[in-house]
Amino acid sequence: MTLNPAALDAYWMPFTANRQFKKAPRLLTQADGMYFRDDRGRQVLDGIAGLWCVNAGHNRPHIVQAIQAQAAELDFAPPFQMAHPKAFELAEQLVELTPAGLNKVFFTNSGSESVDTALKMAIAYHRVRGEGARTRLIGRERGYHGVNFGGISVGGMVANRKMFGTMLGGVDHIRHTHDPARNAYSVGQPAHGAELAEDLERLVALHDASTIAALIVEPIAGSTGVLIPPQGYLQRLREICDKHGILLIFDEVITGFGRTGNPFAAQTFGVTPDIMTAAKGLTNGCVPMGAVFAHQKIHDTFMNGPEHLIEFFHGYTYSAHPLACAAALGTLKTYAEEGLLTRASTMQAQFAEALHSLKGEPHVIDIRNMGLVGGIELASLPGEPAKRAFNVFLDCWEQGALIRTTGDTIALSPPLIIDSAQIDRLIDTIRTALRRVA
Ligand code: PXG
Ligand code: PLP
Repeated sequence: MTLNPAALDAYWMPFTANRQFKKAPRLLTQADGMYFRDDRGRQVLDGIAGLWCVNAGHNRPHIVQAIQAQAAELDFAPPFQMAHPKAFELAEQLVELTPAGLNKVFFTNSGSESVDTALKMAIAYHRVRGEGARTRLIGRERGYHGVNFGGISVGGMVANRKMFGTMLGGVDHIRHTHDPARNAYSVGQPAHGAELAEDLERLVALHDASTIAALIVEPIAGSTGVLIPPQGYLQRLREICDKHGILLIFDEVITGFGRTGNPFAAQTFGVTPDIMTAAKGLTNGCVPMGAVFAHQKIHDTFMNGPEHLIEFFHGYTYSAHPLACAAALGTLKTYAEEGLLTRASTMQAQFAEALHSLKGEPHVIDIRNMGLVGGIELASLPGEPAKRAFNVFLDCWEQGALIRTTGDTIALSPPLIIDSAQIDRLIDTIRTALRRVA
């Protein structure tokens, strides 16, 4: 398929090197199971679940049927002062999957919206309970929390911040945990770095706890290179937050819905946050949808004042959109029938072994893994950061596999249905690329 020049020209592509892409477009036209098909008719193995979202694989019947039926039955229902039954049905099913206490769900349309919703919820929560001075938000270096102003403010990805001015005020950051000198080639959680959680104590000493609303971190930082939390680190963050009355927000947009071998990474790591964001795997990527899970105590704090008044001034036109709810219900049914939310725990040993077999291949300087997420860090080309990994990406694409790169790290997050042969093929494709890319 060749796109006409006007069509190619009109679309300003997100997070894309537009000029490079438009010289040689990479077009996906169909998908099924573990594979995309491209416009040349080639099968392309999906090594990244679309974009960390198609956890059950592509074109799953329950989801397709649910969306088709919903479109014909109820196209839209206003979500403010009105509702439709599937929103409640979905909420009930979702809170069955979350850690104990996180049993209220607020719907959004993306991870970015979930993040900004969670941050607003945290600040408003402290205000309604009479601690209105707690407005400060703490994030972490190398955090990714989407692209809206709240998310980039607490985020720690330099490229996402430097172009956009001063962002939110009253934000500070703890250090990231990436420490290849001590932790390179760790299998699973690295041994060193729990003490980095003490950064939060330093920020409390600097700003005073009475000004801090929340700390937001990804349990596993995905977009900035697959950074696995050191042993004991998340537990320590939880303790410090509790000590100072700071809400702990886990951004589980990537880690939610089975990526680490449990429905949520909070369960894998045994640490329960006060608020948890999700998106992506919630609908298997089929219809945009996000969710924010709040602890009962947070929700209940808002439920005061006259009953006819709105408790939380927040929401989106498309919150709990009928098509998204239908897709999510079809997704949860698929996950349940096939045991996908725990499948990563049975596949992770094999995935880890295949991944770590790349140690010693050209340019590889670190390999990281947890559940069905893997990171392979490459030495950068001198003076040209990100280029080598991008060349590996292009080579893999030519070989018929889709991977993802961030900086000079290759990130893998295959659909949770991946089988042994497909794991081997994915890793062998990368091996071949590494051996022939300069
Ligand atoms: N939080 C986290 C932890 C994410 O990973 C978002 C928020 C934002 O979600 P939306 O739906 O607004 O994109 C994300 C999204 C990559 C990549 O290549 C990762 C994301 C998005 C795009 C690319 O790692 N994660
Ligand atoms: N901008 C304008 C002018 C609007 O009227 C609205 C919603 O009514 C929005 C932005 C927000 O749109 P959404 O609710 O889809 O996020």
